[in-house]
Amino acid sequence: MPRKIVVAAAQMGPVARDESRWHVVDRLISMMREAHRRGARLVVFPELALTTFFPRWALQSEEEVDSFFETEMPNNATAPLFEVAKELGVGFHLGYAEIEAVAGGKRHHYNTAILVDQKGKIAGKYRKVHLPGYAEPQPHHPVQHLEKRYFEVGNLGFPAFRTMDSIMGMCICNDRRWPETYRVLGLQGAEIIMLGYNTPSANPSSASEPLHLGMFHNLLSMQAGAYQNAAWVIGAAKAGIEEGVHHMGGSCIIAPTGEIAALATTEGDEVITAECDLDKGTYIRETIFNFAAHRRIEHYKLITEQTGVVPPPE
Ligand code: ING
Repeated sequence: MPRKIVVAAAQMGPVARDESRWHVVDRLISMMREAHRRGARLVVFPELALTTFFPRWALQSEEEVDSFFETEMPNNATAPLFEVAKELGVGFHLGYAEIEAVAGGKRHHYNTAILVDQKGKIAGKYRKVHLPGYAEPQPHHPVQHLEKRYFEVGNLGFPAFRTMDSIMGMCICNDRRWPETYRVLGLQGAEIIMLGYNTPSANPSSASEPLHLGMFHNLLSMQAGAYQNAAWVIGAAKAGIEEGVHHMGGSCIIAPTGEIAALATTEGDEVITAECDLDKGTYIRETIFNFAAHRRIEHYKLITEQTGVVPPPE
């Protein structure tokens, strides 16, 4: 019996700095209902979906920084989304900024995503590992990228979760550019890897990079990750001109073959769907990327023992 699930990527247009959580959640619920109408039973929302992409600014007050974070999930603003999901029998992925309060009054700040099952229960959590940009504001940069200032490196690894008759994993934005992300999930048998992203069209780290490469690298990263790990990859963008910065769209659903099964065509709130056959990647796992048969970990130790480049001696 083929295991098939219709999945949706719910791309978001801009979220204004002063847009309320309640208004954003109304947008998310509208897209969830549209996805459900099209048969979707899993909906992927973007990274930091509840707020504007605030790491573009060097915020002065801790109070303002914390205003972009959630201290509990679900909470008053997001509870309606969980309720509609349960009513419709739709699972979803949601990215948000998380404050974790621990013993002794310390608070940890993470760029987080959760996977909620079709009964409205949180089935998994992930905290972003690859934080791009820098911790100190760059005076000559027109747009900042201060994720290292506002978030700690995720402390949950890249976990995979058995839920919705599948094995599912998550990552967030910059994580999608790193092959290690997909491979760690692939080694756990992940069949669906979902992620959200907020990606400025102009590379904040390279003023000279041609603009067309932004979308090329976006799709290349996810198509490669999907094929090399025989998994469906779903990427949901926060797109459009958000507080004066253009973010790329390109939300997509990628098959385990690496083919694009669905692609957004706007830079606003847009639902795209595809029917995902969870056994579509089986032949790839059993042949070309049969990890047990072909991987040679005795030759890979640099990958986990060395962080940066160490070239051979002169
Ligand atoms: N954003 C971007 C990303 O990795 C970036 C950072 C932008 C990297 C453009 C390279 C080019 O997609 C986040 N939030 O990680």
